Amino acid sequence: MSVDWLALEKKAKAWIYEAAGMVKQALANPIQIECKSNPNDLVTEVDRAIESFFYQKIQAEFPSHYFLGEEGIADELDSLTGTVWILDPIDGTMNFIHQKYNFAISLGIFHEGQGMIGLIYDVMNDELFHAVRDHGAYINNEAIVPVKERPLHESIIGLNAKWLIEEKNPYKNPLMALVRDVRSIRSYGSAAIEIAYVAADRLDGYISVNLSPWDYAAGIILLEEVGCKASTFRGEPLDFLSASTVIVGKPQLHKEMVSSYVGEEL
Ligand code: 2AM
Ligand code: CA
Ligand code: CA
Ligand code: CA
Repeated sequence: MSVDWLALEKKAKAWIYEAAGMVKQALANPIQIECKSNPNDLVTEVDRAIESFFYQKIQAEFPSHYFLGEEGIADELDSLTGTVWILDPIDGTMNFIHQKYNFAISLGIFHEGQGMIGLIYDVMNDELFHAVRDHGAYINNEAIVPVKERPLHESIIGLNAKWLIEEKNPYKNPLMALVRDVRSIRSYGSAAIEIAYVAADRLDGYISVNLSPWDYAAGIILLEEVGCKASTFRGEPLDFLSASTVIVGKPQLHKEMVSSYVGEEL
């Protein structure tokens, strides 16, 4: 049976807008915050409510589909067989809490391991970055035009500056060298938005020492549609079931960042 991916995207978009309405409504009242793995790793009741909203919608409408979300509402997944929805209900939870701004709902839909639909919604800016495999990438209703490369010394890279002062970070030295050599760096605090910005030519590249599948699942599909590359620091394909280093960018820049900077630990 063939799937109408454009029709599925339409449905997923409608759920994203509905979920965004719930998030905005929640911002009007005090929000309960908890810490996860460390004091700066935050989660709120809203993250969980949005994840369960999608999980229930998907279960009701597509009972044969699988689900992977950051907050662990569904059972653990051990393969990408079938159709899998990978969700980060709020990417940029710290921004959500502190700024009430600069956070996104990130949803990727995979079929037999291949990325088919990528949706990243920057809720407060009302920007939906979306792509269906082989149908191009868009910001709201505007097609994103695949862009030309800039040399590394003219590039702006998304990077959390905290990684540069983390003594336990094995990539500290190569990242410092990269920061020295590029034109500038930006830290937006939402991996999904930063990856969408690479696809949209607002950044030339984005780097993180540790991300999980829900942080980049949707973004990868946008990147593929505009000819950008994504991999681990070693240049290996990203895995959608476990965490890893992540480096994305325009093709030449991506290649140079891997081969001359982060490909080997220093
Ligand atoms: P999150 O907001 O969904 O947790 C900057 O913190 C970026 O890194 C965000 O996209 C954030 O996603 C992601 N991230 C991944 N792992 C994280 C962790 N353990 N603590 C904080 N942020 C994390
Ligand atoms: Ca989190
Ligand atoms: Ca995230
Ligand atoms: Ca999250």
